[in-house]
Amino acid sequence: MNDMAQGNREVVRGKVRMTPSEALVETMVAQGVTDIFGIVGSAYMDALDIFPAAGIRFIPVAHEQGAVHMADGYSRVSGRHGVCIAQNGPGVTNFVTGLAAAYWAHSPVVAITPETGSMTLGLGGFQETEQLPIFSKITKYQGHVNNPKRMAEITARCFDRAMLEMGPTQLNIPRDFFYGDIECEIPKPIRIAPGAGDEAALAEAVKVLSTARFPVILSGGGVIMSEGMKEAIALAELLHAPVANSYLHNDTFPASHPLWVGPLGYQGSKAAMKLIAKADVVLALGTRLGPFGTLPQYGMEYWPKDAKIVQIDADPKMLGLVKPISIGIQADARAAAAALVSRLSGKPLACQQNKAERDAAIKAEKAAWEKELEQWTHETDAYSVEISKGSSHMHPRQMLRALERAMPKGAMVSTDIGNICSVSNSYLRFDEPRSMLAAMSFGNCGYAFPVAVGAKIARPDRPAVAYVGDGAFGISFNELLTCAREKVGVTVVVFNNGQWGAEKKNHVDFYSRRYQGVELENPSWAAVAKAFGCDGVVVDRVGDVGAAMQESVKRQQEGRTTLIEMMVTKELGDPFRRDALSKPIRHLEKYKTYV
Ligand SMILES: Cc1ncc(C[n+]2csc(CCOP(=O)(O)OP(=O)(O)O)c2C)c(N)n1
Ligand SMILES: [Mg+2]
Repeated sequence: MNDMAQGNREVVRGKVRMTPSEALVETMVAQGVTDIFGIVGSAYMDALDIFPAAGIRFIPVAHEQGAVHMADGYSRVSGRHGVCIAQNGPGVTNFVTGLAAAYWAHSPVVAITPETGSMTLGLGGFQETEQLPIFSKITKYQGHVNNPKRMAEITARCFDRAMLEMGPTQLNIPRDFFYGDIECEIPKPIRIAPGAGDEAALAEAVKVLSTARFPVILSGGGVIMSEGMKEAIALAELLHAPVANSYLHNDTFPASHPLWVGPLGYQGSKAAMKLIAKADVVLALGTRLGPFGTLPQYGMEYWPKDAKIVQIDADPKMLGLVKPISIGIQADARAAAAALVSRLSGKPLACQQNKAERDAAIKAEKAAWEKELEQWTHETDAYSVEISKGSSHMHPRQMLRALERAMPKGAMVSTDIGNICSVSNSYLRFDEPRSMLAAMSFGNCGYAFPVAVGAKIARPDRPAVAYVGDGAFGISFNELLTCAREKVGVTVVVFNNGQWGAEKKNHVDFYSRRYQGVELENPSWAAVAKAFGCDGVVVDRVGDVGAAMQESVKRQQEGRTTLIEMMVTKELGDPFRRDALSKPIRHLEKYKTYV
């Protein structure tokens, strides 16, 4: 670990002679960078050398994909840039999946990608590939340093744009451009506030909301990014409107608030779905209304097709993109919510007249869903019943409920892609923003563990917990190395069901249980953790879940990572995408039985 105490965070002022490496590092200091994830490489060693003097900690990781995920988790809980760096060529191509994930999580990650030297570019030398086309579709902006004199300018632009557009950017630097003499000034960061939105559109929204009889708020990721929770609460209370979380954003409204009704989408809250189905006006606050977020669930088509939809998003391209809307407002969610509160306050509101009725509906739906969840101790489809009969392992739902109950206050929870992680959506409730770090629309297995590590590095004062399937852990367990070496304490909960369950569910539902490549032969993941220098425990009884969680959280404070290996049955919850598969049809004779 670098000694941060030696770092000097004062940024040089005025036009000064320096090297491009110094310009890069000073610009990052000006942008507030204190941590960079990566694997060491000769390409950027000249800049790396002065990180400690600038008060920048370099966090060496096991795989560059892990570095991007860590930067992603870091940015999601801190609201600051997450930064990663790698060797040109193979180090940089290892960034691809991580950056695609960060792109769809709207994380301001800056990927610094040194490239082959400018004088050999195109000759097919060592570690050479075209590094801009690879990332063109998964970054908001690509800065290429085409002359060493522009190092500070282009670096600053990459950092500014990541915040402005809320997504990853790439800073591509030919490796010989770190050296030499330049004269330049370090640019000040540019931060643009998107504001509360167009006056006329706000006035329209006020008209629609003040006549609404059953308004429902859908609180999205924009509420977190704009730090707008307080304003969202004020708006909800003024309208006395139930608030649903958008899919995988369960931390966008406090679960302890009486108006909170839970998340929409896959394995979400039936209360949220039933209430939004009744809405005559939906205020979609800081959400792009992504295509997966409102898919039918539990056999319910709940999206209110006849309701007026008022959508607020900082990115105007998202307005009306997926769902038809009545009013679109390009705005910061916090500023727009505050503007609506001030314009609606003191006005006669139709929804005040039936407040008691709506209140009763909210309470009844929430209680019904709670009761159903409480009784839903295991899956009841034929496959699940058959496979879990006689198993001594835990039912996933009971284990998830026990985890929910044991969750420490202020926890940051990352979730992976998999059947049990998806079911956990019903059991993840938060009171604080920047707490839920799900793998978002990119949906890559292997996301959650490194993201929790990055989150912990940004917020060592908060407990960090990763939920990971046993298959996905096989993709990401190498970062146990980083935890042990860097003394980062997180809790990794690995759901050991011995299968790539989410995909197996498709074999069960659509392919007459013709299993291929879905069975796992796991090592003892707890023993693997110990071999890496972390702690590992195996839990096979629901009654032991809480103590294991509490114990692991204590060890986080000592910088120790604990893997809790949960032994669970092979039962499987509802699949994610019934819409995307259909029963097989075969025309050729040799495949006839494959139906
Ligand atoms: C990188 C990547 N590879 C493959 C997939 C396809 N996939 C989606 S879910 C899943 C199974 C996850 O299994 P596991 O992590 O064991 O969790 P479980 O479903 O068993 O709870 C797979 C292979 C993916 N989403 N990402
Ligand atoms: Mg599994």
